[in-house]
Amino acid sequence: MGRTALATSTNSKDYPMKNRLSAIALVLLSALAMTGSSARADKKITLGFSQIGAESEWRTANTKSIKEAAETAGINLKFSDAQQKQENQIKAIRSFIAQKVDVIAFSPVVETGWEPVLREAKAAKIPVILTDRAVNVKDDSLWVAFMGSDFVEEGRRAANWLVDKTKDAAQVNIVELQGTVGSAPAIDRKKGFEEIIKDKPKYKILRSQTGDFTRAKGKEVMEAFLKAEGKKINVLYAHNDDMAIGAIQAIEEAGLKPGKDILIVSIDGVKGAFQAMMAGKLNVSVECSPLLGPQLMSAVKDLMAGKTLPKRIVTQEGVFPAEVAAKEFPNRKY
Ligand code: GYE
Repeated sequence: MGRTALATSTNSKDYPMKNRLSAIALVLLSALAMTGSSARADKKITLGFSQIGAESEWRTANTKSIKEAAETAGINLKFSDAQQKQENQIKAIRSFIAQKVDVIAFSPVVETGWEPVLREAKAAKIPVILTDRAVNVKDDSLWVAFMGSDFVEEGRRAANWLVDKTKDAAQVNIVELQGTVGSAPAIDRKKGFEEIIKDKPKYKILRSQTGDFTRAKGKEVMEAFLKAEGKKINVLYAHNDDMAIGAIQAIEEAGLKPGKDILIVSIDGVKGAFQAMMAGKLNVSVECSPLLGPQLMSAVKDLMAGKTLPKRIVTQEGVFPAEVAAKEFPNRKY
């Protein structure tokens, strides 16, 4: 820039006035254009994210992943915690629409009841990405992409591990701690598990109740299960690690050995579960990764660059039985 201006003034005597003026105009115009385009490139993308709450170790890791990834990607994140209430999520999404954010993402606490607010976002031309949990709406054009785990498959993996582990048992009595009522992971993890055991009559679900994905509720409901069924219980299937960890406490308080007197199968693969496995109190955790932040930020950037996202982005996951817990523990990121 400085050099161009110098060259113009050195040669000024060779230029007729009209030419000189248009040369200056050209320099000014291109300078303006450059500022304009760099300003546009610098304009930060704003993402409104409505999180469910902080009910579990999984959720805390998910929040951390999203905040860190937004920072790394240079995305302006408006983060809102709904404290596990759908009405708070709807309010947050409405406020993102009012603030005219570029993209909205959210992890829906339950599957149903989203049509009105999603229609409002669509009318405002703000794309919506679903992360972690899916919604149940008839019109799929109300959201652009869903990234997260295959919860039905996680339920199948939990049951397959159990079927293999108990192949010599004559009768297997199970109690089930379900996740939040009406949530995608609770519905799907139940479905996948039942699908595997339904034609195997020796597996019987004695009791099934929600523990709302929390340790406190997991413990409380397990106490009730123990009171009602006592030593009849052979297996606990918990829809997440936190409820399993709460239940472990209840089992110990009842004078039984978790992991031995009662086999425990859970889902997530958080550090707390690995510690419980290393202590011999939990038998297996099916992995469900909460580290969705980087994937979300690149999807947001792709969207803003005019690209079409795949409608479904599935997270890759494994199964960790207690035997590999100590070896795997140092590699765990959440
Ligand atoms: O398994 C549970 C959390 O939606 C996959 O929510 C998530 C579930 C996760 O509270 O721990």
